[in-house]
Amino acid sequence: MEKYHIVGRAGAGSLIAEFLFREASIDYDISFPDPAEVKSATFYAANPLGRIPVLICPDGTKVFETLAIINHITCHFGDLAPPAGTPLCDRYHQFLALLATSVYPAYHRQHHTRYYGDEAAAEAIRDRARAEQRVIFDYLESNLDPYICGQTLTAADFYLYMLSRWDLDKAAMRAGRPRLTALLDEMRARPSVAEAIAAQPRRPKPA
Ligand SMILES: N[C@@H](CCC(=O)N[C@@H](CS)C(=O)NCC(=O)O)C(=O)O
Repeated sequence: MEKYHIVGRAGAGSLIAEFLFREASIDYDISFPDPAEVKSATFYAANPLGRIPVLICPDGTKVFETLAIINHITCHFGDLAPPAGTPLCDRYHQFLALLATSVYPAYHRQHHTRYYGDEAAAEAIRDRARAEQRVIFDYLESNLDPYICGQTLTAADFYLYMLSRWDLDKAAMRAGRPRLTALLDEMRARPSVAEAIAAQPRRPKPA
């Protein structure tokens, strides 16, 4: 079988595909194109917003949007999604959606603030993003047992861990949230996660 290919960026949203492939022992290739290349017209054919990650399947099909990539990998490999039609599956998709539609965009607003307003509004935009995340982190804290789906480890836990890596104040994110802290520490120590992180190229320093 031809290998899967991930179009990614070091330490960014492509990590989730790497975690899941490694958990399922699936060999993959990954490339880290220059940011300008990702914003080119050719890349727009794969993702209209010129964003990563994009997953290129062995048959050439391109899948973008993290939720679709997670779904593709968990449908084909491993056991990181609860069986369809079960209450656990509903819970899994609910938390995946919460992470993808609220937590991920709130990090995007903090790391790519220029898309959302001019410099004068930047701090307010970041503050509101952090405030929204605080509500969700508290909600997560009261729902973890120890994983998002109770005793069942799922792809949602890997996704939460990836997102948490982008927090600009990790001490504040963890403070008063012992369950969240324990889950993030456990995820960080998993071989699939540790190996994917160790394999990330260093990002070139801005000129
Ligand atoms: N909804 C998209 C968001 C992807 C996204 O925001 N990717 C970031 C990197 S983690 C990106 O490409 N940022 C550069 C940009 O927005 O210009 C997904 O879940 O895949």
